Amino acid sequence: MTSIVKPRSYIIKTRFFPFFPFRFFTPLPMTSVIDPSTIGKPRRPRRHVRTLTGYLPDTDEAGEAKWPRGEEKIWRAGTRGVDSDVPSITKSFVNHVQTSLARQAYNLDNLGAYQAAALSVRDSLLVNWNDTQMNYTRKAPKRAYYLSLEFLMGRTLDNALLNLGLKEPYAKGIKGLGFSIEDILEQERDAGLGNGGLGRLAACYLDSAATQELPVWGYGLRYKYGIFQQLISPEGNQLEAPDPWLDNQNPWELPRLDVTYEIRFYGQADRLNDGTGRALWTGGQEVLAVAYDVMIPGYGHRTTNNLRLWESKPKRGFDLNSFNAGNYEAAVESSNSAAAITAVLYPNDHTSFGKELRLKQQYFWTAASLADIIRRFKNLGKPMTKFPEYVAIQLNDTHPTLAIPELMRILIDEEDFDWDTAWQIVTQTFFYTNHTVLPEALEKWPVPLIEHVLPRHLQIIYDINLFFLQSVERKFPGDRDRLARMSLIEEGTPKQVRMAFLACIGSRKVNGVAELHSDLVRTTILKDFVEFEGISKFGNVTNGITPRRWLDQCNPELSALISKTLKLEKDVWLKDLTKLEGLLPFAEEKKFRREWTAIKQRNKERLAHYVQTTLGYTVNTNALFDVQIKRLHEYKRQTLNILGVIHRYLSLKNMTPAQRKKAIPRVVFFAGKAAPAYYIAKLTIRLIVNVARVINNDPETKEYLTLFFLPDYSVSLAEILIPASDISQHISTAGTEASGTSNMKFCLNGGLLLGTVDGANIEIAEEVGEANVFFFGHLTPAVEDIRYQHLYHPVPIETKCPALANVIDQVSQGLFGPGDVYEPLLNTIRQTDYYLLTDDFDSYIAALAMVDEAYADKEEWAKKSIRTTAKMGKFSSDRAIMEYAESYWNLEPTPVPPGPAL
Ligand code: 26W
Repeated sequence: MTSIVKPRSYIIKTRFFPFFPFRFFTPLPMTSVIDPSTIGKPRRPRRHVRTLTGYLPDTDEAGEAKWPRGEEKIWRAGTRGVDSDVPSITKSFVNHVQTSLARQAYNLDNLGAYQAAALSVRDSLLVNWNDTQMNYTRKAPKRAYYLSLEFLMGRTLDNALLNLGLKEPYAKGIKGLGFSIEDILEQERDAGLGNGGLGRLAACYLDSAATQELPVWGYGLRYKYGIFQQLISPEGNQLEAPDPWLDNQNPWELPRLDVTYEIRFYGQADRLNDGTGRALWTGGQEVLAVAYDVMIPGYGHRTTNNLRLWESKPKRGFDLNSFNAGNYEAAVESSNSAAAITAVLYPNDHTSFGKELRLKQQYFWTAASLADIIRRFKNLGKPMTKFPEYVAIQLNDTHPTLAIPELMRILIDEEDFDWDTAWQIVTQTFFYTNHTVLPEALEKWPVPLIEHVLPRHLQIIYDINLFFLQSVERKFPGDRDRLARMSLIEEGTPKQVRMAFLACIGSRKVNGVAELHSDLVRTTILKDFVEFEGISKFGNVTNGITPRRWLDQCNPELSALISKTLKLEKDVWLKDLTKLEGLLPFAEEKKFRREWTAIKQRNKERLAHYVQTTLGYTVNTNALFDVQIKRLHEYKRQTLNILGVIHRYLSLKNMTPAQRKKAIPRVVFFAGKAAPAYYIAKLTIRLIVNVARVINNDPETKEYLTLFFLPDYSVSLAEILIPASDISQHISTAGTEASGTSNMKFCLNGGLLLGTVDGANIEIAEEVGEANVFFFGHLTPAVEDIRYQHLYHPVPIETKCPALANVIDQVSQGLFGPGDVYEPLLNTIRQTDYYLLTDDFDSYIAALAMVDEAYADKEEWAKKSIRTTAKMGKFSSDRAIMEYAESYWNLEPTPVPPGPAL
């Protein structure tokens, strides 16, 4: 805990503090004086709720229900959900077809069948959800809230069936009605409310929090359009189309039209001249936040948590004054501008454009979430000083950092707290996770923009900065450079607010997402803060993935083999993933290896079938499957991969047919989206597609090397690709990939890893043993020096790396279509080569050769694959979420008492 709070009287004194660096603190103009008694705060109308007469039982001291003898059954009768026997499921399904969907039994398609199944499953989820929430209300445990601008959930039906333990009876019931569960599951659209790693991590954490029976809610935005659909033009360019994921209705959300908050933007903030430090924020635009709840079932029990997503709406229909004056455009414009806030997910990760609408999204979401959290807390009847004892708020990257000044605003302006007490409450409540150290990804907002959109928050940010820099000045007197480095306000035109610094000083703990990354956070971007606040505030929680979706659901055959081999029900090892270690001795058994390899083979055939039916290409399933699937970014180095593919192609071309026959056939898969404005990343896609076009049609080599770019990467596509991979590539420049989580998914499914010594690759290698990982490339400490060399002592690429120079020449000379198209991409390598392709290329090619060599020995390869899966226990998101619960939030599991069996 920091002690940067100061008594208010100090504020006045410090305005004249002789050493105070005014350069870093530009006071805001004091505005007009307001009568404090005029502050009103009716944010949400009170609702009058009553209990259904005779419905609820009394409770004992422990909060458990005391059912009157023999009556539990009757009382619960209306809330049982669907019984788990096939006839009941069939009945419920048909019932939904005829009532909820208003369709005839003889007139049903797969989409209708999906909807009926989903509505039926939802009935069961709802009962559990209600009981879970009632249990939390009764027991009043400390709760944690996970604030994330992205939740990349993928499909829900299969996961809900698994977590409820209802997969089998539903499959049977649906089969009995003449449909197939597989076809029905395929009908569901992905909920693509995220860009990549950060959003999918949030989804895995929700699954694990519910599975660990932790009182955790997620808060996010209900975007009308999720991540764009990716199309590839005939030239190989990425095109973006909207993702209208809500068009077919969404059975998984519950609109809570009665849970609304009014959110203000713009207007003016007038400080009250009453010595309290309060201000009154008035005028501007008011927008309504409406809650939509998504049920998050835990695996194997009844706990069903909540993900609350906010939708923006105009406060009152449209502007009647303009309407009546005949100005229809103005009338609808204001309502459109309210709806625009949650219209679309911003499709960029790792770059921020400082757009006003994005800032409005961030404030809209944090303000609505905080208002909701505070209302729930107040229902406990405790004073706000106890808030941190009952509430922990996790900030998923800096996107929700405005929650810090917003809570200060509520505590000071609405709850009458003095600055110090308010700051104490705030800094005990928030926790901040950093997900990247790339400089361009660290959020900064222009001061004039914040001043315009959120005038009161800018005042508060300046006050936080003032007190903070004063405390730094006391610890490091006269160190002006340090003050400049640590100021929340970066000097420049315009000045900018550094959100990572605000998140850091406003939080109780800060963490990175893998050991190396957390070290980099401590020694680079937040170094000064570690020196100032002490190392103990800065921790690590290595990311994890949910084994339910990323093994049992996406690879059911492997899951079944594991259960059979371990002689354990899957609900045992899926909840304690370290049990996979029991597979180790079986790596030595030939019969087991054969079963293991056969499953991989069937997964490869499943992928080949997907490629055949969606793209029309035939895939050689006897080849080694090599996969790189992730957002397109220079630091992830898809370019290194495609240049490596070209190198292999050129080598094959130079071989005699006899030599070629000895080559290990390889199929390379790429998938991933580029941010729409990221020119170089889009050019990489274009190169991949055009290289594929040439080499897939080369009769001399196509038996040994083919290449596919699968369009429109999504969670569902990942579920097909990952189980089919022999090797996957995680080849970021050392020190740039915070963690990576797909690396964990591949290894859990027995795919081996080809990667750099970066992010979670390092910890994966520690677990599975370096013998089972193919590492290459320079290490993190060398990267900075090498970049310096590139700038000041450049060596021509022909000298430094002739193999790469040759590949680049071939591209440039038009082997894959007009070469000039790729010049801007190739120049990034020829010129500064910021991501070290010229330095890592040779060792990358050597690593690929080692993969070939290892794959030639099928028995050894199978052993490596089994040993890899066996040692992945650490990477369950159950472990990760428990670390947050125990070491950060101080949260206890709060199981739902056993009710009628579901
Ligand atoms: C402001 C634009 C913006 C948007 C998103 C900047 C940064 C982000 C994210 C923090 C980027 C992201 O998704 N980071 C990824 O987080 C994963 C989960 O921790 C890690 O596994 C990845 O390594 C990291 O790149």
